[in-house]
Amino acid sequence: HFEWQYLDLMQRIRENGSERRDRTGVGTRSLFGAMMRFDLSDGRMPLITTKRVYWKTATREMLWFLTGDTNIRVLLEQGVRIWSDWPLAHYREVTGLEISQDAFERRIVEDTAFAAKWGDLGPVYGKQWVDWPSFEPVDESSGEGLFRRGNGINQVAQVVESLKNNPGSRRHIIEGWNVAELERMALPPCHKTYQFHVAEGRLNGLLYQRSCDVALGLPFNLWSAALLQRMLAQQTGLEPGEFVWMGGDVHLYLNHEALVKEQLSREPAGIPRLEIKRQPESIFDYRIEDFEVTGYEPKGAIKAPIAV
Ligand code: DHF
Ligand code: TMP
Repeated sequence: HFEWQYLDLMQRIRENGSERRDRTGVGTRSLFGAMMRFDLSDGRMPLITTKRVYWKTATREMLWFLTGDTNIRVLLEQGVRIWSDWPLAHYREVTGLEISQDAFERRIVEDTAFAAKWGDLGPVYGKQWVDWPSFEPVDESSGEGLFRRGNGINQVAQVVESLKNNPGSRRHIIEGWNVAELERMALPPCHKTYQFHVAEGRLNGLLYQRSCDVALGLPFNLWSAALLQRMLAQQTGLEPGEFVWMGGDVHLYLNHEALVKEQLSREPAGIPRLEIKRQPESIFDYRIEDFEVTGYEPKGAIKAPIAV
């Protein structure tokens, strides 16, 4: 079963990870460098079964990335709360106010000006993916200086084009790590580099994740990366091939021990499959109703606190 790779990784970190302090102050056990490989043929998806994973939430997040939006408002309007903690922490820190998460989220949804001021994560994933800032030389006589802001670069659209027109390329890359803008991001990208590869009519994908919260983040990241690969395959007329995941600092937070212990006592079961029920016009036209998962019979959800 594909999921043993995930459970093995969890167990390895639990047993051999070095204990270290981390940015959040929670503390982790961590290994450096890991790889997993998943076969995406016949609709198969790396959807973790030893706990319930909210794949629709992860899908809504992916569709939100593809719109280029970086404000959590649209997520909250759909009941997706996974990004609220960071703007909330920022708001509390700047204003000194003790607002609850519920009240903060409600205000983001109801008050446009408040959302614009406090709901934005900065130029994170979506912005870099579809609107990476570019600069173009300016005509010397214009007096504007040497360069001006050009149209943003849509890396996702470019990858669709390169997969269609130049499948043998080794440059099918979507990059989130815009060094010049890292400081303005609520969090620098974790799932930072995607690369795609065409061989024998199949689309292979690779995600390099620099930092990985194995218990909470990784189940979402595996689903989302495979989902992006499936959408790209559909748009380019290729069969889904293999999905390769690579992690840098791969860790378990010390306060996730109860989750880890429970999950390692469970066994994977079933082969989750994704059906995409329609072929949208472009990679930017998918809707949540287009996705249907079958064969997913997860064990129960396991709650754990997220390190902010
Ligand atoms: N910070 C940390 N420390 N770990 C992360 O995984 C993480 N992920 C981020 C942003 N910052 C992060 C974005 N992705 C959840 C899952 C993914 C995610 C953020 C949050 C999460 O809370 N998952 C819970 C609840 C899911 C739900 O309620 O829909 C889970 O049990 O999977
Ligand atoms: P860092 O920026 O200090 O590495 O902290 C980011 C934390 O969030 C780290 O625990 C990794 C985790 N994370 C994921 O695992 N997946 C994600 O998609 C995101 C956004 C974060």
